[in-house]
Amino acid sequence: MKKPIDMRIQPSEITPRELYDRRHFIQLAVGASLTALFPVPAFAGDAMDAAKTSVYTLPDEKTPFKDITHYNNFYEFSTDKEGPAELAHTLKTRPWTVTVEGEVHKPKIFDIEELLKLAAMEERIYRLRCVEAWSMVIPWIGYPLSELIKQVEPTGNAKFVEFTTLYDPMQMPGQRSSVLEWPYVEGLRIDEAMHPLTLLTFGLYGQVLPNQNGAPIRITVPWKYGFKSPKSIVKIRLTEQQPVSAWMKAGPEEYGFYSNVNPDIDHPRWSQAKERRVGDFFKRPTLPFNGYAEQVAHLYAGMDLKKHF
Ligand SMILES: Nc1nc2c(c(=O)[nH]1)N[C@H]1C(S)=C(S)[C@@H](COP(=O)(O)O)O[C@H]1N2
Ligand SMILES: [Mo]
Repeated sequence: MKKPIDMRIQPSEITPRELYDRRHFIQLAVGASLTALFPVPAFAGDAMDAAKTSVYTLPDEKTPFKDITHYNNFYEFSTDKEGPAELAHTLKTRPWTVTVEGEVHKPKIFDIEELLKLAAMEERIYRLRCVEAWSMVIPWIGYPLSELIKQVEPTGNAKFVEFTTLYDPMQMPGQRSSVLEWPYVEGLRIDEAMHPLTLLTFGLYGQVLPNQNGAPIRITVPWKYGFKSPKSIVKIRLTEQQPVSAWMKAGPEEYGFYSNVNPDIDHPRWSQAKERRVGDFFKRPTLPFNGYAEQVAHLYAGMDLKKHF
């Protein structure tokens, strides 16, 4: 972090707990999230309640819970934005394990309950910029992915990190269609994965992740297009070679490995100069690295970002 000061929360933005809980209750009462009503172990809820506001939080106005949980990209369930909220109840989030392997001295299969306790949970309000030129502001709950990677002790050959989503067409009906090559795979360079902004994510808006947002565990990388943030992951593999993501396989000319948010590099089929914040009428300019340039631009010093798009 070069200048975390810029991202510090504005005191006026802190929502009093009582008000927050009341609002949250009302949202549940109107049926905003049916999946959230399904039981998860009490400990997961406690871990979400214990989350402290992070210095990496932004002062942007949050996108409403209803939009965050009903306008989703989760092709394992549907390619419609409204589909995952309707269909993701078939995902079974317990029992759940995440295998961490590859170029590490201590490979390990972590149980989700263990992962919930591994490091202190933080609430972080991040921008999410989808490659389709819309954006949201989401209060995630999690802790830095680096906390988990440190546990397995990467070898000197670990240059990249590959993430794999659950593969189970019985639970994920979208996997019966060949819109992508399943399972969904994404990857980061090791320094990107170890960056303090890269969040191992377990919740949003004060509760465990709704299934449609990638329960029970996903990655969030706020300076990259949304597809670089894989949902419902079961495997993290440290590698020497650059991973090939599902999107690179689907369209290598359209989806690069880096996919840093960049208003100057258009997608072959549309401009990336502007974006529409979900709920807004007018578009706004897209920011380099989604507004996180001060924190991450140094990771790409000397790289031709037109070539490494
Ligand atoms: N496994 C998986 N992860 C995924 C996707 C997906 O289809 N499958 N979609 C990605 C895309 S394109 C975006 S924009 C974000 C959306 O996250 P959200 O629905 O929680 O806002 O998830 C990303 N992670
Ligand atoms: Mo996206």
